[in-house]
Amino acid sequence: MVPDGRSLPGRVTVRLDGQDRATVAISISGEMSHAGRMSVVYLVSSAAYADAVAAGVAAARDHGVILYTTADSLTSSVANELTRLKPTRVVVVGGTTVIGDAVLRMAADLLGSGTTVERVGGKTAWDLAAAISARDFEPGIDSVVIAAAGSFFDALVAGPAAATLGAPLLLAAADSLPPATVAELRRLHPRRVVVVGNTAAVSGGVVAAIQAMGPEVERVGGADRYATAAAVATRLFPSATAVVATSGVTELGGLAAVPLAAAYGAPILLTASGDQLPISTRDSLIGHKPRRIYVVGPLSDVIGGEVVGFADGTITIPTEKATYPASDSDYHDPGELLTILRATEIAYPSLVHIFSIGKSAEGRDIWAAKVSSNVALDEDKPEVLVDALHHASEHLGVEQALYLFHTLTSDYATDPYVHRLVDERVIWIVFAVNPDGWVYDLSGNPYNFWRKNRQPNEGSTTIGTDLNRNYGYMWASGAAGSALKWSNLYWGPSAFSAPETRAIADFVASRVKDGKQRIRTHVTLHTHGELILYPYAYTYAHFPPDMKPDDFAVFRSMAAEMASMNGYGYEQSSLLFPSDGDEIDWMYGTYGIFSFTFELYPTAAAGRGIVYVPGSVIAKQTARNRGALLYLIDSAACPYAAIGKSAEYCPAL
Ligand code: 3K0
Ligand code: ZN
Repeated sequence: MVPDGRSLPGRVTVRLDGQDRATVAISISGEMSHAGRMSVVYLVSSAAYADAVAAGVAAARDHGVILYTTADSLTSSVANELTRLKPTRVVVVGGTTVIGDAVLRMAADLLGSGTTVERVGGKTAWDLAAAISARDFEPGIDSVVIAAAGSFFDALVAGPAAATLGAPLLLAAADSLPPATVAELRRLHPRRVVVVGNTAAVSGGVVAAIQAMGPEVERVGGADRYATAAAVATRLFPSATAVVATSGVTELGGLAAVPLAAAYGAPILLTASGDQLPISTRDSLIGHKPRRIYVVGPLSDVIGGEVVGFADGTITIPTEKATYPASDSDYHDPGELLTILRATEIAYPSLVHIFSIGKSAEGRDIWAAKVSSNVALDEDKPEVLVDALHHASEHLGVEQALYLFHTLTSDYATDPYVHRLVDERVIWIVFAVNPDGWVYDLSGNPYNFWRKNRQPNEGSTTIGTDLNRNYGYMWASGAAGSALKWSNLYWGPSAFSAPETRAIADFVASRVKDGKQRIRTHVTLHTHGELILYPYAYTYAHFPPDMKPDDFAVFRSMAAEMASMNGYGYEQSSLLFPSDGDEIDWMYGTYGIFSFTFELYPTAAAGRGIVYVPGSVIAKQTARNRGALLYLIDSAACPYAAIGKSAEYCPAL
């Protein structure tokens, strides 16, 4: 069973409800004052709140709260909240046309001489933001956060980010920097500016204009407001244990939630109308595994049903308890994996695209990365597929895939070989083909010695199919899988009966373009044995009718070359033990892909079957395969080069 949120120990959901933004803000104020006295109140116009977006950052800085007011009087509920809070300062945000002087007088009369009541004025949103910044910050600060005034929700989610960085929030127009913002940037002279929003929100020209003033610029953005919020969460709140969820469609108290979010080190994630959470919000919630969720706004349909379900614990949270024990904390668990993938995509937007190739039996995403220059384009380059964790207990495979992912991205700028390969190839990496088995394995004490997926077997109490016996090539031919459901080698009721192998097969099929399979080389990462294996697994014969002699020579030669780099042994897969329906046989038999199994550290001497190795070996044992994996990627241009036959087989080169 996938555990659900209800069973999550210690998850707390706090609903900050109300009929409208003004009453929601009072709920937030009540919640925050549980934690201590709130001595500063920012009064924001309930109509022109968007112009006052930078007030959220100021309130966060002052450990204050935000309340909304009408233009010409304090409502009784706001007056009651002010009386309850007895703040020492009230700051009215905006010019006299949005909040009249009558409101200041009423507040002063209500609270008496112990309270100062002041105004921060400004005609436009950027004037107000600059005025608040000028009041609070001195030149020489490290960072400034900039969002577009016209993209309110980007500016909203930028608020807690600015608070976390100890930075002011300034505002841009989509295509220009307003004079007030330019002047404030000149005065502050920050080292860096974090721009929140995609290029439609804040144009490249605006970024260039900021850079021309000296600071380095880091853009944090996504395809839409939901993805931008998730990107901010990933980039600036990587270890948050609380999140604030509020509407990304209508402001329903979101601005008042900025100081709340800042107080708990929480990012703001955005919900949409309807039942479904936006995918990036959902991913971010799953990735963060928050212990506290503040749901801000009226619990009407505007706060999507799914976030309420998530908050209530009725939405499944696939990452529950899927963590490594402290002694193996060098391994990356499923939640950490996703966080790294997302963060790397944000750090290398032109090289990395993260996507899911499909869902597991229990509904988890099977995450993949595309790594290539111009990653957004489907360019015709030789392609390579690397996958890991068909077998749930083979944790080191995930680390090996992550090592390669890291190498291809972080060494791109400095290593000419990596640079060329990323420019000239497309590298697909599937990090965990069997996420359900992985999570189940991690739920043991510390592990469950689990190999198969977690699909229930019909008519049996047993669970799971051996994914590496479920591929549709010589499936169930009797070589060495098993028809027995309880067996660790159970091949499943039919070829590709497992959604996980189906997802791999569908993905590989999708890489056929103009009748040609673009994927030319492949490696599947397993443990253990320190071996490089090549097809076929289903027969001991070197040259059955479905193996071309030249291809066999390529397999031998490539395996020997890679083995010379990583110090592994190499042999035909069936020599380790025969198997049917395995992945590399299917890859080669169906598409002619030069497909290998790496059995990683340690050697067979460690025993047969499942062997867990400590996290301390990861760095050395994954770096060991750098050369071999880069060679495999390089070879995708023309695998026949390995036997000196590129002229014959790859004349176009
Ligand atoms: O292609 C292969 O030979 C796969 C070998 C793999 C398997 O599926 O039996 N060996 S493992 O289970 O020990 N990782
Ligand atoms: Zn394996």
